Amino acid sequence: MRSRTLRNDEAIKVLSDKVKLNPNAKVIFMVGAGISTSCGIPDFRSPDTGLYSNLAKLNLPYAEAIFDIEFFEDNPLPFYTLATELYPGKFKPSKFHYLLKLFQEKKILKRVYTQNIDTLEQEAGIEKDIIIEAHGNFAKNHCIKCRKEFDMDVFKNKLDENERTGRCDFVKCDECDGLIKPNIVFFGENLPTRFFDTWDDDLSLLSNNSSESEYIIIVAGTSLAVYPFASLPEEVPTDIPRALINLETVGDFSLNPRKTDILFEGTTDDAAQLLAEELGWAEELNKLVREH
Ligand code: CNA
Repeated sequence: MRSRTLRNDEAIKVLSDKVKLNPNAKVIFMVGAGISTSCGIPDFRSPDTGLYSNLAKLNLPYAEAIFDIEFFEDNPLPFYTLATELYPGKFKPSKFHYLLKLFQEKKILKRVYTQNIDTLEQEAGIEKDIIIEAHGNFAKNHCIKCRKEFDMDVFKNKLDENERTGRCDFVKCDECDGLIKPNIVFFGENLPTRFFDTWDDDLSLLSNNSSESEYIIIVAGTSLAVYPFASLPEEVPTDIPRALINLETVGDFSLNPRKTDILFEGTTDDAAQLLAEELGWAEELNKLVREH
């Protein structure tokens, strides 16, 4: 039986009340590429604009090959092309990223689990120990053959050089000549242990939630198609309210809707604006956006 879920305007009001009316409220965000599309970074799966629909020019046998380690070994060019496009430093955070920052300033932000590799959460000023980059980042690199670690500059300098020269050379390990790749999690690779350890800790807090509705889960800008990340909202205890802010209803919110689910179908930036207005933070939010 489908439950009656709270949608859009009603959803924003209920969500803001949960924050406003509980002095102990703590929010855990679980986010994906949709929170960065307004920054100019395409997501994967949006029809027409998503990366998967624009990859024809890279001659990939199938879209996910861009993050397949064996494919990368044979042909690193598509990943290099994508990395050049996405490399941190080229984009500014969205309004939604700054809403996270405001949650942090108000001491309501418990955690941000992100699938994104654009590091815009850090760029917006979220503290490192609050962010869990489930699919890694560009900060460190390693050789895929001997696992030797390399600094960020090794890969970044090659991308810059390629952009300058118009060539596409790849960085190789000085020990074994293997390819060097950033610590972005490819399909078939393990997620960082910090992801699992932190989720274990957070889940035990959620399971022992003493005061009513202390925790609130907000899932935003993700198709919830990539596991194990997509299992996080599924594992949230049923007495903890979950909200989804996304262009479409996805994942467990569509397969196993809960009576207490809160759904906002629309852009994450619109939701950020509406939430900030309800919470009385609109001025502060727009100031953060303007000043960066
Ligand atoms: P996805 O599978 O592309 O899904 C994105 C979701 O966001 C879809 O459901 C869209 O409908 C929705 N969406 C798009 N724009 C908006 C918007 N403005 N407001 C609200 N919703 C929107 O991306 P996921 O993150 O779910 O997939 C996981 C992959 C994508 C991870 O491994 C990432 O590393 C990878 N990725 C990351 C980036 C980035 O770092 N910015 C960009 C592209 C892909």
